[in-house]
Amino acid sequence: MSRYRTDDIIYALATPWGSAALAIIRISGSGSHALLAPYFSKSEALRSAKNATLLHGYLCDQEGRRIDEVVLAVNTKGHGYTLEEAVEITCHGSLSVITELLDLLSSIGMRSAEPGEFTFRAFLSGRIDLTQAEAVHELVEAQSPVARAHALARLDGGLKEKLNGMKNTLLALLAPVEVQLDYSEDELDEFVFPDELLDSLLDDLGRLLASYAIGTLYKSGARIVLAGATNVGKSSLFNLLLKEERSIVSPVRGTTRDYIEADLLLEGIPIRLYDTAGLRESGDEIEREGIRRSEHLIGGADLVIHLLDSTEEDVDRAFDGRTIVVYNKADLRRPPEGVLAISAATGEGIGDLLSEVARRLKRGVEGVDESRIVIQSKRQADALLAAEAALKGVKEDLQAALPLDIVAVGLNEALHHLGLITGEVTPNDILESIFSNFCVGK
Ligand SMILES: Nc1nc2c(ncn2[C@@H]2O[C@H](COP(=O)(O)OP(=O)(O)O)[C@@H](O)[C@H]2O)c(=O)[nH]1
Ligand SMILES: [Mg+2]
Repeated sequence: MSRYRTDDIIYALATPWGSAALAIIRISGSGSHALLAPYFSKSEALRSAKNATLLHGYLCDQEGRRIDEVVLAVNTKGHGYTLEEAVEITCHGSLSVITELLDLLSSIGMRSAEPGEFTFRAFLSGRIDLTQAEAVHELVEAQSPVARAHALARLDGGLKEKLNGMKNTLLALLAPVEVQLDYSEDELDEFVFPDELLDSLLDDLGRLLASYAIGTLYKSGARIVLAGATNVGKSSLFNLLLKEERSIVSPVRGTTRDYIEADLLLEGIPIRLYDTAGLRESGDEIEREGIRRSEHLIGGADLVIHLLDSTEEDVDRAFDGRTIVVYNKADLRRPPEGVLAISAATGEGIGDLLSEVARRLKRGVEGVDESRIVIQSKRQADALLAAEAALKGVKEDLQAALPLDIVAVGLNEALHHLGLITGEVTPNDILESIFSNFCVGK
């Protein structure tokens, strides 16, 4: 891989660049202990440290002046994050300390790491596969407890094991086919392809692919727009859901003229909620622009909560499948039976509304067990789809009684696509683009 050399010692600040109680600088590469030792107050202890040792002391500059009091966490070769000889410096989180320590490391011949380079070394050393490397990044980026749990399960090797199981099944399908191809017919018994094994593999693949919808729901979340006429209580509901007075509430029609957006979590799903200008005929140019924006947002929403005012006469309107129609101001007048009714003033009915929203968002993913291994990356989903297509092709070839060498090609193709996910056969440019999305120090 062009951008990452692997024969040198890399270092990076792993914590944010800013003042804090502590900061962590990590170092990885063969020879790093000996290179750092002359600048550490307990040089000999560092040179001879066993794996997983903590050393307390001072790091000094080239002139021997103390830079900071630090704790070194030492890993020897074959251990730690990268499986390389490594040190993690915990120092005080002062910008001056951090700058001087980083300068020291660079001046003694270490190289500032590229984004994701520590994880790349962990991948190259075989400690983790590509699904686990990606999970590191996904865990850092997780915005909800569910996305976090999914990423952690992948980091733990759940997806890797699942894919390895599938690859083993594929090899079990491929082996007897190859035997048939290697020997002539009269040397062999009659051959029966294990159809059930292929079918169960296709089922497994299908289930893993179905989990992508769950993974993306919890990772990327959903856009929900509050819509309706002026004064129906959109801004009141917006504030109630956010539990703060964000949007101006007023009996004056046309108060909300531009949209306001905010983030919240609903049953673990990250939601971006939009309060919009009320839909009505207006002579005011700015309000008309606001209404155009509302319509644009409604067009791009995953879900629209359309509010009606229970105290006003119903106007018949057609709504599409993304819309939940809700009667607000139920405290003033009982809305018709069987409709979803709330009061943004008293909070009545909000629980029911939220369950309905969650139910709608999860539509299409129900029945998929959320606690299982879930994928959330498009790259992984694309490769699984390609593997599935190859295997469906194999099934058709078998039904059409095509020669076994064609069947073998399809099985090998499926194997290749699974290998792309775990990183065995992943081209360098793809690896590079995956790791370069990481933060420096990871
Ligand atoms: N009684 C009652 N008044 C409400 C309710 N929701 C909103 N209002 C009032 O209706 C008016 C318009 O509310 P607002 O949230 O600004 O509506 P918007 O124009 O749709 O954003 C304000 O005076 C609110 O206090 C409700 O559930 N019950
Ligand atoms: Mg409003």
